[in-house]
Amino acid sequence: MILDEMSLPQRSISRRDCLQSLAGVLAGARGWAAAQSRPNIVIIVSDDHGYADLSCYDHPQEVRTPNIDRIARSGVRFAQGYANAYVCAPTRAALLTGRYSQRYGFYTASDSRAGLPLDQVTLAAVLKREGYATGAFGKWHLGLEMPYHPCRRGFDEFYGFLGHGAHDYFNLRRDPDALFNAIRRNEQVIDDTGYLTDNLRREAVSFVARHEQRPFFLYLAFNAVHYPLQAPPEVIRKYDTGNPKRDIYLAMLEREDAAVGALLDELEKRRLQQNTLVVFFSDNGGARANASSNGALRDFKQSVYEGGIRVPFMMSWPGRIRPDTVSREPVMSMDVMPTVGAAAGASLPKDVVFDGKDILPALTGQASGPLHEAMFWDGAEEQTAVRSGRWKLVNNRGKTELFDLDADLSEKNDLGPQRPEMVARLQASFDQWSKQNRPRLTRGAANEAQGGGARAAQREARRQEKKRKKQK
Ligand SMILES: [Ca+2]
Repeated sequence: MILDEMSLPQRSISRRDCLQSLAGVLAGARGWAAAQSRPNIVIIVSDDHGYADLSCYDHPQEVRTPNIDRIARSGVRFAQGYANAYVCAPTRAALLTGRYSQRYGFYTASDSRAGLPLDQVTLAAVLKREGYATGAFGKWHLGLEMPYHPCRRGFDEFYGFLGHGAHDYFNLRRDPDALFNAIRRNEQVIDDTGYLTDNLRREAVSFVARHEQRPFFLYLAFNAVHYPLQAPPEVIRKYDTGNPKRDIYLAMLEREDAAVGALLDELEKRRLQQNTLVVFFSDNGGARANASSNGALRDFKQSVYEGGIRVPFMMSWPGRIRPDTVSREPVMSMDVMPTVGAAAGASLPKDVVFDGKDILPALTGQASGPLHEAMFWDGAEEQTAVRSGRWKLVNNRGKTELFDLDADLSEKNDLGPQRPEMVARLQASFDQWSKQNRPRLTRGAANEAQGGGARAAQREARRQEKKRKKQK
């Protein structure tokens, strides 16, 4: 009897536990099923990568990128893909907010020192809220102080450097005078060895391996192929273009391509590729400094001509995007967030104006018109541009030119004098757009904050260094 009394409740608890655990298993399975139906997101950003420097684009014969080409082969390559800016940081800001970064005063690379304003919601924060595992690896360039750190902007983990735009590829040890530039794992400053592009490969592959059971968002922001021109000597020796700078650039590109290959292999090995949306693009056009090639496009990085802003851009999502597609739809880096948001079924904030558009309907013939009636660039250096359809108006330090991009890809023939009405229409459209924008983050009084930001980051890093030494 006593035994029964004692055992009864035990049995009933056991039944309840059973039911609860069954419910748990069912909920887990539902969660797992929902998680499995949501795509993984991989965004790969290349840095200062020339429009012609991928072998899936019209390229010089010395260029071979078999792995990055796999993304285009299994999906879509955009012939008219654009960066939001002709330099690194504002494009990255637009990418992670889905908006024209000028809306919040972010126009230039040095605006990155003030940081991506904290009232801006990032794609990482949105996906994290949706249950995604989120990781950023590589170049950040969106703020030096801790509140702007990737781990405070929606990323669970980070390996890379906060600022500025460039990093030595071999010297990965901390420099006390430039701690803003130190390699960090999450928020900790670390010393590392190796070749930085290879390390980013290691981190990206490890992230996929560790999170294969849940939907994940991997942001792989290479600093390759940005200067300094540095690559392992045995790789450089494989190239002989007659231009020693170009040989190093190609070696850097080879290593980046191999890193992308390793990441794609990892997705395939784990049978994740079918349900992974992969985006690849460059943050601005090829630079003169790294001997990159923009092919037929006029000019380089730092310019609003096509060579500064039209970039390699591709996207793959097997089953959803037809393989080997070439699209002439003009798209922009800020389109990635709304595209990813729609693909992931994520709810984007309702009180934010997103300038970016979901690209997928344009690829499946469901879009009724162009994604963008007009696209705008303003680098706050007396260089602006607006493109609408085939027409592009460039304002280059006081000189206004009108180009027909369908007929004149290389922007050689200024049609402004023949088409004053088109000049006026595009100018009015640009002026209207400018009205929504805020003044530069690092203008005037904010310049103080800019220097302060770097100093505060150094102070923070020194504090961490002291703490680390104490712990030893
Ligand atoms: Ca760049």
